[in-house]
Order: sequence, then structure tokens, then C-alpha cells
Amino acid sequence: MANEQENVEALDAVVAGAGFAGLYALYRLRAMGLTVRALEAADDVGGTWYWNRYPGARCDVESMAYSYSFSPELEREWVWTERYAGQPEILRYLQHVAERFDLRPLIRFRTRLAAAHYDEAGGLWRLTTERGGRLAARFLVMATGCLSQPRVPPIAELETFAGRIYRTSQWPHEDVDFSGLRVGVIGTGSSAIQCIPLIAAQAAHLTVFQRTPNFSVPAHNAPLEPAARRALMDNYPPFRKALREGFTSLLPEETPQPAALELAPEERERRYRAAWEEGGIKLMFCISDGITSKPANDTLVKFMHDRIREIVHDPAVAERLLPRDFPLGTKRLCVDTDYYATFNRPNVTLVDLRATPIVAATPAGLRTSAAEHALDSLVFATGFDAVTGALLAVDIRGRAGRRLADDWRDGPRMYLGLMAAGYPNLFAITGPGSPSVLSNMVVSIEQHVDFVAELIAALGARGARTVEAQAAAQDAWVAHVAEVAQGTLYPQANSWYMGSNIPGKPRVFLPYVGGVGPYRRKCAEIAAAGYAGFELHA
Ligand code: NA7
Repeated sequence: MANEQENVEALDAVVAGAGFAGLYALYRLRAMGLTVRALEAADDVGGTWYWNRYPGARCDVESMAYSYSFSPELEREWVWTERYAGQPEILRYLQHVAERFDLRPLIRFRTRLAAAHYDEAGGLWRLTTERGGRLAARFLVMATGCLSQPRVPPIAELETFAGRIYRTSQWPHEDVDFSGLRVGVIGTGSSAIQCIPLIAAQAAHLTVFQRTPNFSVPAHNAPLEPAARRALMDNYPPFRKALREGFTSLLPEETPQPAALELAPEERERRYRAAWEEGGIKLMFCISDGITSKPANDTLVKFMHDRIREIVHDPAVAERLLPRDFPLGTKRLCVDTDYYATFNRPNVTLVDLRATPIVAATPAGLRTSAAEHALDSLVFATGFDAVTGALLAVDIRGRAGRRLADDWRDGPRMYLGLMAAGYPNLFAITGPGSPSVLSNMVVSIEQHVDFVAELIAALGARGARTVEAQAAAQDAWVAHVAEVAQGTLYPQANSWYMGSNIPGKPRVFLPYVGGVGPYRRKCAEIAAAGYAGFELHA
């Protein structure tokens, strides 16, 4: 490794992050003969699945689909045990991948990328880690995750609270035992909905502090049936193909569905029931227009309200749990085990923060405008600065010292969610304006990493040293992403998809909702057209 300056490690490529995206990027770039290292803040691989180890943490995409497809050997040898894999199993999988493909020696653990400044004269990214380490690399791959920058809202006088504070996004490695304790959970997003039933079963008392009620469907999680699992393991390619080419990448079968209002009410009800009984997010996809037509969506909302009222015994509690101010699916549909039923337990209290907001913490608990809630432990399940948060947490400066944070003041701007004009050789894996969080992340990660690897290879083949997005292509893509979103109900919700959960964040729809298969085909066409919209320079 040639050191061009003292104490600066010079590499062909640096990958930020060692989760699903970072591990595969390392694998691909090393196979191309590049010198490559990953910088990882944690002390192990896993990314999202390293940090989010709260009780009940589980993927809401089925395990057989939420796995890499790049290695047939890996596909044949890794045996998923449950329909939906829990966090420990996914973390073991990623540890296995790191070991099996000998990726660990390429990863600097406990090393967080702090700054990335483009050196135009040298055609290099000059990188600084949080502890002052310095590296230089031609290519920088941001594999920093879409839900990796936690957000914990300020609570007045929190420092006075005498109990223990936990965050679902940074859960301790040792077992946390809530037996005999009074626990509070703030938030009712996916993380909260997964951990609330388990905490309630263990704690003496659980108080759930809810600001916005959420929709959740049952997972009906279960051990995988060995014969069916084996049949799929022996014949993965068509399954993978269907995921890659379909609209959602979440479900292998995507047969055309009827519009909700074309169905007789009884038939609609039968479909919704069947989806509910099957479990998972199928409910969203058993009609064609759930996310584009408000009247269609209203029928899903009514179905969900009926289920919540059916499950929750106390009518007053059920009413407080009914989501009313956003269409179903415009905030991520949660997948749970016994979430609503947990509110039937005598040791669970639901506090409606809209009616009675938190005023301050006290040594003994939390005080709302109505009461003081005595707590021994407080759990924040309050979400993330999604999609752009982890990118902007790094001080990224491109040509002429321009700052990414300035360029994105009114919202992120990337061509295909992959590259930004003015930032040569900087790639985002599942960046803003790509299907990312609306898709099966592993499918989208593999597609982006493959695209980047092939683009780097194309540079070499053409004798070019840098690639960057053209401003006009980027503008057109950003406009297209916004236009497609406007054709859906998504902008009607104050969701993290819209950046609305972060005070001051521009209200922009972050992912691309045009479909995973169509997006992939668009990327392939662009590559086949000599990387249209990208500039390649010698
Ligand atoms: P989410 O889905 O963003 O949920 C965060 C929750 O925290 C949500 O219910 C918020 O209510 C609540 N929240 C946030 N700030 C506050 C304050 N200040 N006071 C009270 N409640 C608050 O994050 P998750 O970690 O659950 O899930 C993220 C994704 O990870 C999930 O979609 C899966 O894809 C995996 P709000 O709705 O903003 O009123």
C-alpha cells in the first residue's frame, strides 16, 4: 500500500459501514482487485442488526427473502429457522458471511468516518475518522444505512430521572431484566410495537407513551416447515428473480389485484381477512390501489379499526389505539406479535400524549400534563433521522469545497439515489431517491453494489478516473421521484419517509416509489447506454 503522505493510508476504495451493504461492497470491490477497507463504528459487523437488539427485534420481510443472493453456496448452507428472522439470527448470518468470505481483515472496527473531503488535484477522497485517523481513496462507498442515525427527542429535566434509560436503537449487549420493574416506553413505531409485548410480559408494569397510534398487522411468525424450506433452498434462482423484477421485492408472487372499490364489500372483506390470517404486509398488496386511492385506503383503515376494536377489550383504550390521521401504509405498516392484545393486560397502561403531553422527567418517572407516571426504567423507541441522516452525519465536501449538507438544505439531490453532482466517485448504497426503505433492503443493496462495481469496472475499461452525476440528469431524477410520490397517498402522512419526524428537516419524500423492478430496469438501461446521465472523466 503506497503511502503518499505520512500517516495517510492510501486505498482504491473505502466503504463506510459493515452491515448488509458494506459487507457485500467489500466482497465485490475486493474481487475486482481493488484495495478496499471498511470503516465501522461498532465493534462487530451487522449495521442495523448490530445496534437494534431490543427484545422482539425482528425483520418484517420473510427470512428466505431477506438474505443475500450473490453466493449459491451461501444460499445452500444457511438454514433460516423462522418465517421472520429475529435480530440474533440475522446478526449470526452477517457474522457468518463476514467469516465465510474472509471479510473481517478488511474492516476497521470502532472506527467512525467523520469527514470526507474531495481533493480535486489528486482525484481522491481524503477521509478523517472520529479518532483522527486519515485515509485517502479514489472511491468512497457510503454503506451507512437508511435507519442508522437514531433520534431521541429532548425531554425537559431528563437528567434528573433516577432510573435507567434505554434506546431501542442502542440496546445493551447484556441481558436486560425488567422483572419487577415499572417500565415506560416512548413511541409506537415498529421498534416499540415489537418490544412492547415482551416488556409487558416481564415487567411489573408497562406504561406506553403514545403520540400517534399506528397500524400493525400480525406476523403469524412460526418455525419454517423443513420440506418447504429445503425445496426453496434447492431452487432459489426463480424466487430471487421474482423478487428482483417485481414491484415490491418483498413478496415473490405479485399477481395483479383488483381495485378495492370494484369488489363487492363481502369480497373485499374476505380478501382482507385472508391477508390478515396469512399475516405480514400482504394486506397492503391484496388490492391494486391501496396506496394511490384514498377511498380504497379508507376500506383498509376501516378493516383495521374493526380488528383493533375486536382485539382490545376496553373500548376507551381501543379508541385511543385507532390510527386516524394518515392513510394505512403511508407510515410503515408494522408487523407484530400480540401488540394490540398487550393492552388487555392488567399491567399495561396507554398514555395518549396528544391529550396529555409529557411536561418533564422527574427523579421518579415522567410527568405529563395530567399525571406523574412512576417508572424504574424508560425506553426510547423514537425512531431515526431516516435515509439522509447517516450521510449528513459525515462532513462531506465535494468539488470546490461544496458541502453536501448545503446542497441538500432543501432536500436530498441524487441521481438514481446513487451519486450526487459535484461529488465524484462518491456512491451511496440505497441513497435518497432509490427504492431503499420501500423495498427489501437486501435486494436493493445487491442491485446498487452491483451497479457501482460495474460502473467502476467501466471506468477502468475506458481509461477514466472519475465518474459523477450530471446536474441535469440529477434534477430530472429528483423531479421524477417527487412526481411519482405525488401520485400516491404517501405525502399525506407526517412520516419519516417524508422527513417529518425530524424538526427542521425538509419535507421531501425520501425513497423512490416507482417500483423495484422498474427502477432496476431503468438503471440497466442507463448502464447499457454508456451510463447516460453520468460524466466519466480521464
Ligand atoms: P418510528 O417508526 O419512527 O417510530 C418512532 C415512534 O416514536 C413514533 O411512534 C413517534 O411518534 C414516536 N416519537 C418520536 N418522537 C416523539 C416524541 N418527542 N414524543 C413522543 N413520541 C415520539 O421508529 P422505529 O424505530 O419504531 O421504526 C423505524 C423503522 O425501523 C421501522 O419503520 C422499520 O422499518 C424498522 P409519531 O408517529 O412521530 O407521532
